[in-house]
Amino acid sequence: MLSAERIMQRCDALARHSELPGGLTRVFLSRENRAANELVLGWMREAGMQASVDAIGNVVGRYEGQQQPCLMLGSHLDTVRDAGRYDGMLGVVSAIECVAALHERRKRLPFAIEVVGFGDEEGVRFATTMLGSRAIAGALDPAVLKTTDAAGVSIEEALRAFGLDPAGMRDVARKKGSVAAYAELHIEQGPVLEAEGLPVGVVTAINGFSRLRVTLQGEAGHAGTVPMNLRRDALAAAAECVLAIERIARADVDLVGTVGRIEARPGAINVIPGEVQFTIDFRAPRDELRMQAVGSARAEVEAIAEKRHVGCRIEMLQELGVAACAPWLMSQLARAVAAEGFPVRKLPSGAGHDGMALKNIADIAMLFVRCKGGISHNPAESITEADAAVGARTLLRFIENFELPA
Ligand code: HGY
Ligand code: MN
Ligand code: MN
Repeated sequence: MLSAERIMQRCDALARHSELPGGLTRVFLSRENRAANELVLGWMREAGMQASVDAIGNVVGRYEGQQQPCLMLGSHLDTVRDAGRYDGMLGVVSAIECVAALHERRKRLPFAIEVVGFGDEEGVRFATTMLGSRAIAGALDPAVLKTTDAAGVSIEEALRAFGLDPAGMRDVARKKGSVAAYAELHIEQGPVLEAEGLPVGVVTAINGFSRLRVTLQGEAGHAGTVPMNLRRDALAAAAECVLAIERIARADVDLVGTVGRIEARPGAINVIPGEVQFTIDFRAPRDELRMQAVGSARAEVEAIAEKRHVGCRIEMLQELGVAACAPWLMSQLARAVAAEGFPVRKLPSGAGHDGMALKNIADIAMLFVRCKGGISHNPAESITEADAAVGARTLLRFIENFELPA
């Protein structure tokens, strides 16, 4: 029997594995990640699955069916800094709850089910995201394993320290045809479902994203002696860039642009900042709109740097295009929502998800669950147990009625 109470308790249990005292931060291949993996492995085994951690650190549970291709479910187990406890975790725990309900009834389906707890979707520790789902999709360039974190530790070294063998990466990739579809339950992280009084929604597409890093090189100097007209202040230049990026994003209602992280060096009160590094994150439901925004941002940042006589380096960290959900899967999800007695609300996802990577090997679908005020990437992120119940019931109904395309 599905238990929404257990879903909520398990999200709470996972939230206790955090590097942040009094809050939730769990990054890829950390001690906290290992502890969360152990919890999830246990829950998967209790639900009748074979469960293990793959070579890139994903937790993978498999519930055999009468035939080979699997219906893949899941979400991510890593979090942003000072995160909410449902972004990612709700999808993993709800999928396990659905398999547990099948196992309790000793019910097997015409297809296998895999539940994956992806190790890295947020990309907080290393400046690259979706390592787990890209590896499963066979879309991870081994060179990426050289990427280092703020402490200079490479992904390869972190994998080894976690007890994993990077050489096993090639075995993580699924063969084409082995995954019939990927379906993810996730909180909406937006205000639409709440505004319309709906517990769940069917996602139409996942917006594309561009993540960039800008380094401005000015000249450090004495804050008390350098006249204003002789300064090459990297932080003042960055401040002008941030407002330019905001202006570019505001120019189109479908576009969003964020400077989420900025660091000024050397970072002393009486030193003119010599170097500044900041990030840019653009999202849009149309790739050409996002590319245009990236082009405008590059031009404006370079013009500001030139005007202020500061050096400028712009790196593209990662880009993933819009990932459309498959109509045949959306209609099966919609049927499940309707059968649960709710109107079917279709909506796009402004947030990125692992389905963007898995789309390389399978059609994708997403079921959104209402979250309070649409708040996410924030400890105030919250859902009700009643909505968790609707989400899990809808997902289970989708699973039990899942039909492979003719
Ligand atoms: O950034 C995102 O959209 C996702 O939370 N990784
Ligand atoms: Mn997130
Ligand atoms: Mn997420």
